[in-house]
Amino acid sequence: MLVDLDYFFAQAEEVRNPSIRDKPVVVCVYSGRTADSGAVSTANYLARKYGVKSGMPIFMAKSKLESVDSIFLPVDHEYYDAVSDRIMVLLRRYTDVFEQVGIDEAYLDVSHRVDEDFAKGELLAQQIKREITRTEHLTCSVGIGPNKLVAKIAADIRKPDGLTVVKPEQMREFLAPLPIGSLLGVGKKTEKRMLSLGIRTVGDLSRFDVQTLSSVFGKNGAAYFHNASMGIDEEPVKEAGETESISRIATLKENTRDLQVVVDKAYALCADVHSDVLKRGLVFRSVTVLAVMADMSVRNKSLSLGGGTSDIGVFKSTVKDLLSKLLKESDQPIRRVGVKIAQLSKTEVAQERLTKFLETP
Ligand code: TTP
Ligand code: MG
Repeated sequence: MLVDLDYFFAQAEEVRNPSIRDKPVVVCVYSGRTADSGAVSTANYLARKYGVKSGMPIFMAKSKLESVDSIFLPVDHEYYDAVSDRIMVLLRRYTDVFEQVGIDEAYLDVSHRVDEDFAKGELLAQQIKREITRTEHLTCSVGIGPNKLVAKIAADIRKPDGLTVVKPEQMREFLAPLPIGSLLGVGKKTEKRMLSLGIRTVGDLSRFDVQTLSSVFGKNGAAYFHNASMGIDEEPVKEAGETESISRIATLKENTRDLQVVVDKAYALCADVHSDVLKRGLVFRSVTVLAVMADMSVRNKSLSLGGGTSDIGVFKSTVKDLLSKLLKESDQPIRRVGVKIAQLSKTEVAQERLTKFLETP
């Protein structure tokens, strides 16, 4: 199963400000050179109707939306990261093997979970979609297939809020009519070469002479494309070795230099981070606190712990010490406070469970 959040950054912006929902929303990376220099990160589907796309220069998006009441916002990675983190924790609970492949995308190998039954898989996907909507007010698109390749294409084919199931016996029929560019691994350049060979659809590719394919793309390339065109893909869903970090940040009711007020807020964040740690069977080796000061400057302080721990007491007392030091190093009041743990790894118990699972045929 591939789960991909719809127009993620723009949808996240709609969630925290629902009043922009019925307008074109464009999230931008401003380069800062001139007021409108930079590129579009993503846009909601309404903006896409006007031709706005990821990667497009901001001035071009503005000209496409010239006569429309539309919203342009700068990217807020901290916020999207926090939303993404929470959703990844949620998704992980639904699967035995989990592979996050982007900020808003993950593969779930649910074969065992659903007894290899695609109808059960579909129900599970509906449940996941409902939970993401209930907890985060976000929609996603899900593709289910016999392997990663097909799941990915299935997720892309119906968006937003899509759910597409492709059973093994439907695979050929599903893939054949698709434009060649929709196959994983066929970028703009390869697409051009395929078209020049008369290959317009995935079906065309599956019927194409492998020898000729080899002479153009090499033996390995030809083998990959030939297999992919028939939906053959043996890549397992892989657990990423280590998550880099888990973090949370929040804005204080008012700017303050009162340690206790800041610590209280930080402790709530610690509890939140810590529940992820427990759910995912992790230990952490470093703790960081972060503060956005009243003048908008950002400060942080970190401590490396001796060994790995999942102890909330250690976490909280470290956060308190670090915040107290941080306050002493500045005369600014604090506006936002954040906590982060890093150098994560699986606890031995979780590691053992994973190994056992991997060994089960
Ligand atoms: P995508 O999943 O590719 O796009 P999306 O979620 O915006 O839209 P879709 O509904 O088609 O899935 O990328 C996830 C996020 O990554 C996206 O919200 C913003 C960011 N991004 C960029 O910053 N630049 C880019 O060129 C792309 C493609 C994505
Ligand atoms: Mg997406």
